[in-house]
Amino acid sequence: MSGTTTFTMIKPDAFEAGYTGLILQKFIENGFKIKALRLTHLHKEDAEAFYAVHSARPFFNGLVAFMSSGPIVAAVLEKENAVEDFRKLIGSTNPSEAADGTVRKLFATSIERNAVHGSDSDENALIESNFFFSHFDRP
Ligand code: IDP
Ligand code: MG
Repeated sequence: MSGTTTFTMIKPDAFEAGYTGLILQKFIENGFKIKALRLTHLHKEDAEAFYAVHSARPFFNGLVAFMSSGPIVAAVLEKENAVEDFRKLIGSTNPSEAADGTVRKLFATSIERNAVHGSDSDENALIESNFFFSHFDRP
């Protein structure tokens, strides 16, 4: 059975543009319950650690610079089938390929500055939740 937790960030582009309220509203309207919420600002080292899996990719340095360039909003969300449903709600990584009505289609400006993060597996949802908050792997 798939899990009920996913992790998201409203990235610096969307925060700076003032979309935080609209984006959180969209999450809630689509059945996601906010279990934890934090406005913070990643240091370069935090962004490197969070995206370590991408460290060999050509876009890594740009991604780290972008993600540490301004405030972000981190949140843990709860819903049945959370990871899959949330990725569907946010749309493709590249907003030009994202379906109409998705968060990235509505609010992202490029494949890098794509407004929101969404976990890609139940395992990573818990790892990422615990990166910002405590003990999300415990009942
Ligand atoms: P995802 O966020 O849709 O899961 P990933 O492949 O995990 O996409 O990439 C993590 C983040 O790295 C993306 O959300 C985006 O901000 C950035 N990124 C991914 N691919 C590229 C690229 O080709 N150029 C620039 N940035 C990219
Ligand atoms: Mg990813």
